[in-house]
Amino acid sequence: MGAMFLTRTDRPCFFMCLAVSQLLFILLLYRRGASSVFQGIFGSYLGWDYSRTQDVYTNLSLFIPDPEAVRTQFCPARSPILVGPLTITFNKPPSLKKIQQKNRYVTSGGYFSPRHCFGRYRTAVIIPHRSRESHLRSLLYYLHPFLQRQQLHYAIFVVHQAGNATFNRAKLLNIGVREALRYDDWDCLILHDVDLVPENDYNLYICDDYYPKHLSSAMDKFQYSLPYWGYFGGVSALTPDQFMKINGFPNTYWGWGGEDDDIAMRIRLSGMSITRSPLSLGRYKMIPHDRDSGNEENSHRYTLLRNTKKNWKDDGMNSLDFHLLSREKTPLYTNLTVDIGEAPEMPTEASKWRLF
Ligand code: BGN
Repeated sequence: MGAMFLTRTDRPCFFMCLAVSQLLFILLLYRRGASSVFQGIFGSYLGWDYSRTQDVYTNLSLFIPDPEAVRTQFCPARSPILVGPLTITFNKPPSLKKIQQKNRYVTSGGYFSPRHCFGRYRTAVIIPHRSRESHLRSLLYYLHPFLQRQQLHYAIFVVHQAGNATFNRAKLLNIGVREALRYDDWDCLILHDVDLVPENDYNLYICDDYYPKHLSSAMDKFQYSLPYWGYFGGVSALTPDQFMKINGFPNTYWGWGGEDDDIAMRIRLSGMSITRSPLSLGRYKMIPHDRDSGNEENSHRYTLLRNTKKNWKDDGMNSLDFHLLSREKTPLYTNLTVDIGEAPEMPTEASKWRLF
C-alpha cells in the first residue's frame, strides 16, 4: 500500500494536477460564491429542475375526493401529492373571491384539515402585516394549495398592526404566536413574511424536533443563496417549545433590520443551533416592492444587538404587552388587529456621545 502510494505521489504530474484542480476550485468559489457552487453540485444531484415548474393547483381537487368521506387513518408521513418546483408569477394579484373559489375546503379563519386522512402535523402560519393587501392576496393564492399538497392540518393567522407607528415585525410575530396557541395545540409555528412565496412544495412546513429551522435559505433577491452565514430572516419554523425556550422574539426592534439577527443570537444563547432547508429546496420568490413608509431602517439595531446577550431573557414573550382590537375569522385567514404602541424615545448614536 505504502509503496503504491509512494510511486503514485512521486510523479510530479500528480502534484501538478492536484494543485491545478485546487486552484480551479478556489477560483470557482471566488467567482460564483461558495453557496452557489455547492448548490450547483448538490442541487443538480437532488434533481430539481426549476426551468420545469408545475401549477400549484394541478389536480389538487382530485386528491380531496369525497367531502363526506370518513377518515380512519393518519395521512402518510410523506405526502404522495407533492409536485416539486412551482410556477410563481406576480402579474396581477388575484381577488380574495377567486382564491376562495379555488380553495373550497378551506374553512372560516383559514383552517384546513385533509378530508380523507388525519393530518399528521398541526401547523400555524403567522404573517405580520400592514398595508400590503395585494401581497397578502398573492401569498394566500399560492400558500393555501401549497399547504394542502403537504396534507397538513393548518391555519393562517394575519397579525395586522393598526395605526401609523413604526412597524415592528418581531412583536407582531410574538402576538401571533400567543393568539394562535389559543386556537389549537400546534406542533409547529411558521413565522412568515408577507412578500415571500415558496417555490418548491417539498419544502415542508413542519418543524425540526430539535432545532429552529430556517425555511427561506435561498431567496431570489439574494441570488438563491444565503446573504450571510447565520441569516434567519424571511420564513422560519419553530415548535412552541423552541419558541418559548428563546423567550420568543424581541419586542424592541422598531423599523427595518436586526430583529432576525437577534433571534438567531437567542437561538445560540439558549443552547440550540439553526437547521436549514437545503438551498436547492428553500427557494422563495420575493414579491417586488419599494421600501414601505413606516418601516424605515432602525438606527438603533446595532446597539440593540450588542445588548441581546444581556436582555433576551427579559425582552420577549414574558414582557409582551399589546391591545387586541379585533379577532376576526375571514374566509381565508384569521385576522388579528392589534395596537402595539410605539417606539420609545431612544438616544441616537450621535446624541449619546454628546452626553459624555
Ligand atoms: C442584514 C440585517 C437583517 C436583514 C438582512 C437581509 C442588520 C443588523 C446589522 C448588524 N441586519 O444586514 O435584519 O434581514 O440584512 O436584508 O441590519
